[in-house]
Amino acid sequence: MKKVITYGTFDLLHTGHINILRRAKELGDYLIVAISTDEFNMLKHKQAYYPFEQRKQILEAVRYVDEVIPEHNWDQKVEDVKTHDVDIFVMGHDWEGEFDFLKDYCEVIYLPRTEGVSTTKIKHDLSHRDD
Ligand code: C2G
Repeated sequence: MKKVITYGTFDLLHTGHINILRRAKELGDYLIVAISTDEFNMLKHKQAYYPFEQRKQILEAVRYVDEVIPEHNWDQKVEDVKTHDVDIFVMGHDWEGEFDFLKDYCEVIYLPRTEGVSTTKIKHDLSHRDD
């Protein structure tokens, strides 16, 4: 069984997230998503709208996702790959090169981002809708 892992905040789930989850799953048989805890999001200078438990519950309902684990810090990826026996690590190409150190442990694939959609854009558009 080929296991894939990807990481992210996945707040206000949108088609950009769905596209990468679908494509990550298509690369193997089992997809693990490590979603950032609220505490780790603070380290990423990100304030998610939905707290961790809700983002986890929403992701677990996505057909492409087989397992959701917490992402507590930047340094857990090697351990995660080993512990979960992961074959492929996937991230959007905005992270191109950032995680190449994982190539010693698994395949590393960066996929094109979906243009025109982002959590930041959703928040911006909603806050200016009545301007
Ligand atoms: N993404 C995408 N297209 C978009 C928006 C996001 O392909 N329009 C991808 C990102 O490239 C990432 C994943 O969806 O691979 C999750 O995006 P975020 O929730 O913004 O995750 P991020 O804050 O980049 O966290 O340790 C890694 C970090 O946790 C990644």
